[in-house]
Amino acid sequence: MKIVDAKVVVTSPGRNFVTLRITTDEGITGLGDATLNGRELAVVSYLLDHVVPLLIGRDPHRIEDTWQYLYRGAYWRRGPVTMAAIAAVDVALWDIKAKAAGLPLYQLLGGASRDRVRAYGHASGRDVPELFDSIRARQAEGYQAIRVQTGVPGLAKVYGVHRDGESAAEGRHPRPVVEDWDTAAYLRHIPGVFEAVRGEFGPELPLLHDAHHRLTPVQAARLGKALEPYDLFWLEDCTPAENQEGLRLVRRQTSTPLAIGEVFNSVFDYQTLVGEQLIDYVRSAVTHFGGVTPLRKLFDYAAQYQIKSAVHGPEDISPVGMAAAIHLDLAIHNFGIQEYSGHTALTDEVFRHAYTFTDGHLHPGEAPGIGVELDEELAAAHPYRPAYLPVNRLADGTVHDW
Ligand code: CS2
Ligand code: MG
Repeated sequence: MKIVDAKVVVTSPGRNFVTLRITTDEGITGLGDATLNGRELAVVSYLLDHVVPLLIGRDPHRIEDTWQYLYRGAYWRRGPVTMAAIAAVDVALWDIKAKAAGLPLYQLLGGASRDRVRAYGHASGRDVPELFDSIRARQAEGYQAIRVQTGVPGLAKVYGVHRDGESAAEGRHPRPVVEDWDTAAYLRHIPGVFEAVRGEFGPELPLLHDAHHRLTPVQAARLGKALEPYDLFWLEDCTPAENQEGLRLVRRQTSTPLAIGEVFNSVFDYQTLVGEQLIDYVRSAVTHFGGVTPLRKLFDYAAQYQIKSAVHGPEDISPVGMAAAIHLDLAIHNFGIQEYSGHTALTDEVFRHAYTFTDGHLHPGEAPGIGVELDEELAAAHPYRPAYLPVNRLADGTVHDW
């Protein structure tokens, strides 16, 4: 079998998605997600100008060799743009291989290790009453684990808080909108929010919270300790983790479980975090970590340290990237949980998928490959629109992590 064509489809059914379609001489095609929220066109160029010309004529079955060829052959290694491009090729090749075998991808990854994949959803509110309504709405949709984000008194717009039912606004503004931030106000406010949530919803509901890279290690330690009475499933991205050693301080101070890694794209980003068991969940997405091939290796490495998977799955991971993740989730032993925000109805029309969400759990389905079909005609009807993620500024105007 030979690769005879590869094309990049950019579509915006509510938000931008970048998809690679690889076609073989036997007529089998494969899809890969290359969406990098706010920097989509950089990946499009990387694929079209530097990767696609190298794919034509290659044997699509040689997935590991192709991955190493693209990773080492670039010379300039790692980074979100490079790894999103390589991820799209990797997933498309796995899609082709599984289709050629007539099997759903998870069967090529060792088969099912569980019957279904537990998901968590997003609840948010500008205040506690609005938050409660949002939690109830997620429970009504079947979610059995829920991420909790709220507004902060004195701050106009805070990450992760938007009206229920609206798609996440992040990554859809034509210019970066400025959000404001006050760490002291946030640290004063959050413990009371979780006390109220536990009081209303009881001690058993798995609750997650995303600090979204905004705290220093000592602030993260303080928040982790303050949240211990509320028994969180995890505290996510408590501090920017490029400085992996910073998590040593946090880990020494709190038993609140820690999740990190959605912005990581290489196993080297995790070496200290995993090797010293400084975290409990690794968060990288198939789309941003170079594909199924390296992400499976990361999960196997993490398993040696009793660390579990928690693949990143907001709306800006396309149904192609989501499908690949759910196949991996079903197969690996050290599965933790899968983030799942769902997509708009239009997105689900553009990307018809075999995966299902029922009673708070996902299943990839039994369709050969990853189980996603891309309607290119409908995709073309919704062209790319320039979009940026927000930027955070402190009261004095200093840029802060968003
Ligand atoms: C968030 C993401 O889902 C999460 O955990 O951190 O929604 C993140 O804000 C977006 O993926 C950024 O594009
Ligand atoms: Mg996050």
